[in-house]
Amino acid sequence: MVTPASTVANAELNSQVIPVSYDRSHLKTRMVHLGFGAFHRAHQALFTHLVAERGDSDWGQCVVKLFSGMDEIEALRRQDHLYSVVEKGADGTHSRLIGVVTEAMHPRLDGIDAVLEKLAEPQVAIVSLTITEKGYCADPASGRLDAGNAMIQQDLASPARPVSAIGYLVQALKLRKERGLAPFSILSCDNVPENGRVARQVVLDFARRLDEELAAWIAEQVTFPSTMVDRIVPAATADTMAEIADLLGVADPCGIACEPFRQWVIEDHFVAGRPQWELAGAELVADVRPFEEMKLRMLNGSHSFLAYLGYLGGYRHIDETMADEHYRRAALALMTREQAPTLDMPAGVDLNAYAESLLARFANPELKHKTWQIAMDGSQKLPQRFLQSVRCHLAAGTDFSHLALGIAGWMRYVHGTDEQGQPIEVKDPLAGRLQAICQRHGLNVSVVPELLAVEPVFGTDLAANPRFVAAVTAAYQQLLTLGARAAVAAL
Ligand code: NAI
Ligand code: CS2
Repeated sequence: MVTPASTVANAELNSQVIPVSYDRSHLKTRMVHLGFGAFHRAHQALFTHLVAERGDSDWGQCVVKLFSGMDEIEALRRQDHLYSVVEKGADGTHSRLIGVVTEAMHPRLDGIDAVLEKLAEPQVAIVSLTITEKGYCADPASGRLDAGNAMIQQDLASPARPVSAIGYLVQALKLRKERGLAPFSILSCDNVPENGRVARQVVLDFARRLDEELAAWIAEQVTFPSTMVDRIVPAATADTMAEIADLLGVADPCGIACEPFRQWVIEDHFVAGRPQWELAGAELVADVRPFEEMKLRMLNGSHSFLAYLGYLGGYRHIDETMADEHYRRAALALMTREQAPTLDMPAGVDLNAYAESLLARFANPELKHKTWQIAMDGSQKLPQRFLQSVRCHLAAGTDFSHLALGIAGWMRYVHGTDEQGQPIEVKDPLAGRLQAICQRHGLNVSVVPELLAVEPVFGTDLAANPRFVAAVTAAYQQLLTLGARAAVAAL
């Protein structure tokens, strides 16, 4: 007789693990989530779970992965769609099981049609996304659909067999329209500025190329609330998985560890209802933009600064980078002197206190957040993390030396070798183009104008601004002459 393997669903878990406290049989798949990565598990799924714990919520979720990760979808099915979230902070470690996932799918396991049919089920009211910045297939500088993107071209040629998330959304909406079903809301939870607006733009740009009538229906019927999402959830490593198994008493291949902090600010604009996320601490607002800009510039901007310059300086994790007093001071100065002044926040928001809280979160020694992970996909991140602020400083004539060093750090990083001459694995949708430029110049300041001419990142205005070009060139030269640690100290 074959005995079923022990999983979080059938094993006796250690007593400190918080179990699911509600009747899961009442849940209906009212949400589909595309991009079941680390973040969704510890953020939107957890908020929805906490709502279910508070009362009579029937909001269950079907989670979908479109690319890699078939093994995780299979594992989730084997454990009755239960998985664990472990919060690690100064007041200890807390583990809980999450119960709101009702189904899990992957096009390579279930077929493309089955995923589309799931999205077209009448009770599906929200499709949420954590598909990374590059998943929107947008030009990062303009936020419009990048029609040259290979996946978009493939999906425009065969829309009924999509590969991109945008292709799936539009085809599913087409099925709903044809069947006379109500639309769903599309809820972007990615670190993209005005993520709802960008999602709407790329969906409409894509739909218009196929069917004007469908595009008009989407424009009229579908809502795309923008959100500010925040919780540091590093990619799980073998050490994380071993620690989770230890804490639970059984292995959980879908488990994830994260910081205790979590924040979610959501534009309250849904066409077919939503879970009462406010019961779990979410803030529902009319305009999320100031909060998004605050988070992207202060948190993500300093994260990227620490990631590029920390990696080049030989630091592999953010907490180690923060332990270097010069980096810590530079991150604080970046936030308070160069990012905060570009923000226009509602009354009562204390940006100095916010900056201090971010430093404490970055220093969390339990997280082991890799500088390499944050450095990934820089071409998609620079515009919202550094460049919008630079534009404000150029207009105001104010100093932006930390931002300039951050941008130079990215340029030095995408060169693909570190300060010891060791190769860096540069992951970026534009890696080929960036590295071809870097190879032509070698480690020479002459690379700067050519990198600044990469329009999807810098647009056309910045490369034409002598003050900006001079600042980035000087910062890049500083990195070549002094190295990252000394360049940061010299700030
Ligand atoms: P992850 O790598 O664990 O998961 C990413 C998911 O996106 C995977 O399911 C992957 O298949 C999918 N994906 C990747 N490229 C795609 C594409 N071109 N089209 C469609 N799907 C694609 O990453 P994680 O940690 O879940 O983060 C995902 C996103 O969530 C981030 O890029 C960011 O925008 C947002 N986020 C992450 C936070 C974190 O601390 N991990 C915190 C706040 C936001
Ligand atoms: C990080 C973010 O990977 C990155 O680029 O800056 O994922 C960061 O951890 C989150 O936005 C925190 O909410």
